[in-house]
Formats: sequence, C-alpha cells, structure tokens
Amino acid sequence: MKAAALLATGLVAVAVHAGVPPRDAPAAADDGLTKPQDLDDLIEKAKAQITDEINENEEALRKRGETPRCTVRNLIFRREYGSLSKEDRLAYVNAVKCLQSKPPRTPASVAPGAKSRFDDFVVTHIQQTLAIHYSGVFQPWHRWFVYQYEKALRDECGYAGYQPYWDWPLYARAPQDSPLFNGDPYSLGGNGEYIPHDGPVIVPPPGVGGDNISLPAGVGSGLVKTGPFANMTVNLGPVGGLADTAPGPLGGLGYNPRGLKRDLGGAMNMRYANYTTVFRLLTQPNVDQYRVVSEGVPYTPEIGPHGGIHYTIGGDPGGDLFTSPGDPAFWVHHGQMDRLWTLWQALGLADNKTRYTDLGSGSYAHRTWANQPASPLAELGDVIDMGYAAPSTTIEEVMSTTGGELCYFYL
Ligand SMILES: *[C@@H]1O[C@H](CO)[C@@H](O)[C@H](O)[C@H]1NC(C)=O
Ligand SMILES: *[C@@H]1O[C@H](CO)[C@@H](O)[C@H](O)[C@H]1NC(C)=O
Ligand SMILES: *[C@@H]1O[C@H](CO)[C@@H](O)[C@H](O)[C@H]1NC(C)=O
Ligand SMILES: *[C@@H]1O[C@H](CO)[C@@H](O)[C@H](O)[C@H]1NC(C)=O
Ligand SMILES: [Cu+2]
Repeated sequence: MKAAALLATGLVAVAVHAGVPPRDAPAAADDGLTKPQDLDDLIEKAKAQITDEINENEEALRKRGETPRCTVRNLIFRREYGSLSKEDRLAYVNAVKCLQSKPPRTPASVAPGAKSRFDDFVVTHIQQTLAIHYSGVFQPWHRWFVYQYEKALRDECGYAGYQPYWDWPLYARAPQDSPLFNGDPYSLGGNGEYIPHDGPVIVPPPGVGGDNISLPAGVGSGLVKTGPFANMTVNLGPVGGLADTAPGPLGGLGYNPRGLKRDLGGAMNMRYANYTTVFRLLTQPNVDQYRVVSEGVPYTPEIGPHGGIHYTIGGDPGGDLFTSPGDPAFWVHHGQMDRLWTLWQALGLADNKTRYTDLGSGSYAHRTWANQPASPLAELGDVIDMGYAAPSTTIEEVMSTTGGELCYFYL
C-alpha cells in the first residue's frame, strides 16, 4: 500500500538503466527560461500587498492599545542564494556544518543513525513522510520545518543571516554551474561526479495502467567531491526509492554512513521548474489548484516543481523522498517552495484573506497522503509535530509568515 501510494504520486524512482546522458536541448524563445516582466510585476505586487497588510494590522492593533509583534520595521527578508555576498554564503555554509557537528537530541533508542543536530531534522522528516506530503499539512509543516532549521542555525550556531532560497528558473539550464552548486568554497558543494546513467523511471502501480514515465537524467550521480560538502557523510536512510542503493537499517533510522551523491542537471530543472511553471503557480485561483501545479498530477509525467527539483538534486539522499533533508540542498529548495506559497498568499490579499485560512478540499487536503486511505480534511488546529528536532506548533500558527511567531518575507 505504502509503496503503491508513493509510486502513484510519481515521486519514487524505481529503476535506473545504464545509458548516455541527455544533452540540454537548445532553448526556444517561449520556453520559460527567460524571466517574463509579468512575473516581476506579480512579485512586486505581492510585496506591496504584504507591506500594506502589515501596516493595516499594526494600525488596527495600536488603536486597540495593543503592540504588534510583526511590523515593517522588524520584518526580515530571506534572499536568493546567489544574491548573497560570498561572506554571507560562507557564513550559511559554516552554520550548516556547525549543526552537523553538534550532538543530536534524538535518543539513540529512537534513531541510532542520528549523529548530529542536523540529523534530528532528517529523523523527523523520515518518521512523518507519509503524513506530511500530498496532505493538508504539507505546506505549513514544511514552512515550520524550514523556520526551525533557520532558527537552529541562528540560535545554536551563531548564524546572523536567514535561510536563503534556490530560485529554480534562474539557473535552470545548468544548476550545477550556479552559485549554489558550482563547487566553489561559497557553494553548497558541487554536483556528484559524472557517471553515465539514465534518468529515473517511474513505474505506475499494478492495476493503474499507463506507461512507465522516464525522467531526464542529470549530469552527475556520483559522489560530491568539490566544495564545502565534499565527502560529507550521510548517516540516515535511505528508506526507499533509490534504484542503486539498498534501503538502510531500521526503516532508514539506523546508522548507514555513506558519501553524499547528487545528480544535478538542466534537463529536469528546465522541464519542471522554469519561469512558466512559477508564473502558472502564482496565478492559480485556489489552494487545491495551486497544490496540483506545485506537487503534480498522479500517474502522469507532470510531477510538478516540488518533485521536479527534488529529482534535479537527485542522488543520495536527495533522491529519497524520506531522507531528502539529509542533503543541505533540500533547505534551499524548500526555501523556494515556501517563498512561492508566501507570494501566492500575499497576491490573494486584494480579494479576501482566505489564503491564510483555507486549507482546501481537494485530494491533497486531507490528513493522509492523497487521501489514501480516506481521511478527514486537515484543520487549522492540527498539530505540526517536529519530534526531537524542534518545538511543535499548529497549522494555524504558521499560515501567515507575518503572524504568530513568524515575521519574514522574501526579496
Ligand atoms: C516498466 O518498468 C518496469 C521496471 O523496469 C518493467 O518491469 C516493466 O516492464 C516496464 N513497463 C513498461 C510498460 O514498459
Ligand atoms: C575527500 O576524500 C578523499 C579520500 O577519502 C580525499 O582524497 C579528498 O582530499 C577529500 N576531499 C576533500 C575536499 O576533503
Ligand atoms: C516549462 O514548464 C512548463 C510548465 O511547468 C512545461 O510545460 C514546459 O514544457 C517547460 N519548458 C521546457 C523547455 O521544458
Ligand atoms: C475568496 O477566496 C475563496 C477561496 O479561495 C474563493 O473561492 C472566493 O472566490 C474568494 N472570494 C472573492 C470575493 O474573491
Ligand atoms: Cu518533505
């Protein structure tokens, strides 16, 4: 059942065949690789609307004699990774390494594979994977997850900046050459070493019908040998889904030390996370449709930018949905996931404010993975459980990035 559900949603690669790497296709004019002015306009509109909203809230609270927590004066901004100075990129990288050097809070009896504070976050994700994807809690859960990671970098590792994001279309032709992954001392480490291979193949579950879906390969797939995370040891997982790597012990929670691998490349990035994709996402009318564009359509090649970028990272643990936070690249990908949701929410302010309360009613809005088995709709009071990684909260507390404990937006 679990395997079928995973396969059904197109997120688990089950076969990798030997072959030659695809060449990046030459780009046409309307291929989504050039930033349209319309997109810039949308983003500017979102920023203007959130600023107005914060100011209005502040005024209303002050009239009632209350002091607002989040104002335009203390609002902080998360930035695109490549726009950070080299010094700031290095500070981020060093904070991640610091988190990887601190002892875990997860008891060895729960996850003997957890060897660091960084691993605490990976454990929490592994344990809850089937409840926190294609479910109503998906977006809020990952928002709080990234926020708590950012908080750990700051509070426990002296990082003075904020969580950067990976603006997917910006480097879509060759993410391996971007400031994030070019392997220089300010990157998140380079691509994996190139080993000839084909891309992942998604096999529909028995009885569903349909052809196998072949996804494009990256231009790596071997060990990461350049940049700050060269030779990084991955301790946990994989749980499943990696054709060339056996599952780790204890359902991925056991100790399974091995080198970090990646399979970055432009083909997957261009196909699933270009400017057209982002524009389409930001213009969806409601959260159900937003999530279909973001997370994809079951049994089809439309795996959406969420899965598309997870597969763009690929490798190990990046290609394993459960263990994917064990690659530092996960956090900039989910930074962008949260950024786009944040922008989309702000764009709805002009009409009504339901984007901060409406969790939808589609098949991705329930408490189980794509509502399999059938379950009630997620509710605002539902708990977001961070396990041993960080304090828990409720969905309601994180629906706005300028409410509750949160006070951030994106540049
Ligand atoms: C799909 O891939 C699986 C695993 O490689 C293979 O057994 C099966 O024959 C393929 N099905 C089709 C329709 O090509
Ligand atoms: C990675 O490990 C290999 C052998 O284990 C070593 O030769 C190499 O210098 C290491 N690279 C870095 C950047 O630490
Ligand atoms: C860009 O993304 C759109 C929608 O996600 C997709 O249909 C299109 O094929 C992509 N463009 C390229 C060049 O792959
Ligand atoms: C308010 O938001 C809801 C939910 O997204 C939507 O269905 C409705 O049409 C919106 N109402 C107006 C007046 O924009
Ligand atoms: Cu996740």
